[in-house]
Amino acid sequence: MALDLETREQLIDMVRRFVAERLRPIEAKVAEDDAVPAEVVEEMKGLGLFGLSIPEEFGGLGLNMEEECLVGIELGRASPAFRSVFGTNVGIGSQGLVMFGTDDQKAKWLPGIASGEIVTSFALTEPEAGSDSGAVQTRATRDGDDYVLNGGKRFITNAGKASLFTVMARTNPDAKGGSGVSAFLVPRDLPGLEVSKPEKKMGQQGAHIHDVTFDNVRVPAWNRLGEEGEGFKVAMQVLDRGRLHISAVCVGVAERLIADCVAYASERKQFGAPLASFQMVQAMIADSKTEALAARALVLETARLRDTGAGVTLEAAAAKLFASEMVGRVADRAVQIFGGAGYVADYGIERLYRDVRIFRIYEGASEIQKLVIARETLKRGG
Ligand code: COS
Repeated sequence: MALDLETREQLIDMVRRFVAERLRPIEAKVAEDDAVPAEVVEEMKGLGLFGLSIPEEFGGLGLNMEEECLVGIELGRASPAFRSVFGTNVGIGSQGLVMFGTDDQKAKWLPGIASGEIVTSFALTEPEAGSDSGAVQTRATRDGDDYVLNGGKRFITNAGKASLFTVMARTNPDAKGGSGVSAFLVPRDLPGLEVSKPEKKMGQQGAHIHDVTFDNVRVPAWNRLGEEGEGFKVAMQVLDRGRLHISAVCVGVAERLIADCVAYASERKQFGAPLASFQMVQAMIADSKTEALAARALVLETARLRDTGAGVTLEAAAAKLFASEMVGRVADRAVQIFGGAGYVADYGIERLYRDVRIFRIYEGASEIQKLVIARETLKRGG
């Protein structure tokens, strides 16, 4: 159920103020320390950010997709590493459970996910299953009332803090591609589950990705999410939604970068006049603004469509493709407008330039989005 307009405005205003007053002032330090301070994480919990998308009956805010995207846009105005703290709880780590969990599974975990007491991770990617996510090799072998998991996952966001993983594992080794894959809710404390040290990354310091390995991890069959063999579809539907959320964050980062460019170009003088008075600079601002507006419209229109119950595989892929490529171009122009100041660390522009690069890769690379868009368009006949 949608929020009434006044409550929606209050929520967005609250997030906007939190981002401006609490997150932006510390983003450089977070990047330097590669950590979001614990007290800020506690404030995020207090504001309900871990439970944005969790239904109200389980203690979350129960936002619909349009509302979640509006919040995502606001979150994009600070370093995307902050959003990552609770991003898996809002998106890929929880939504399999929300969409496909049994009532008992939901009752067991969703309240903790909504409060932030439980951090979740989504474990699909493997060394040999990245874009080809149906090629999962991690095995789940049925043994009595349990499944025994063996294998390894790669680049798993928030795995270091997670206490619950949604794991895609192959239950039928004879089935080709995704059809032999099932999804499991795997608590962190099961013996045999190991999480590696975080990877060193190009950007988004403060957000962490890890390898996760399973060595004879015994998972009760009760923890299976959906039917055997349905795991790939669970993952794809979770990603349809996740892609839209990421697109909204891209819009927020772009809008913030445009505002930063306008402020800098209005102040910085060359040839005796502010940069903003030069038409070549104006052209860059115009291109960025136009593209950001187009992405905003696409994201929110797709979110509203999803809220009607319609399938948005095509539209979400288009939003992810366009918004992630768009923010890359906007960040590149921002470096150009800032000039030398865009290349040095103090102004934060080079940091955002690095931060946004991953948007074109994770939750499906641009090439995968094109593949999905083409397939769906051909299927629909136009
Ligand atoms: N919603 C529901 N079902 C879906 C679906 C979706 N969005 N996408 C695919 N499926 C279903 C298909 O309908 C098909 O079902 P049937 O076997 O009943 O016909 C099944 O899943 C297999 O689909 P498909 O044949 O399209 O699988 P492919 O292996 O050819 O390709 C791609 C799937 C490439 C699109 C997929 O692997 C993908 O999205 N890869 C990128 C993964 C990704 O985003 N990784 C990021 C890591 S998570 S941060």
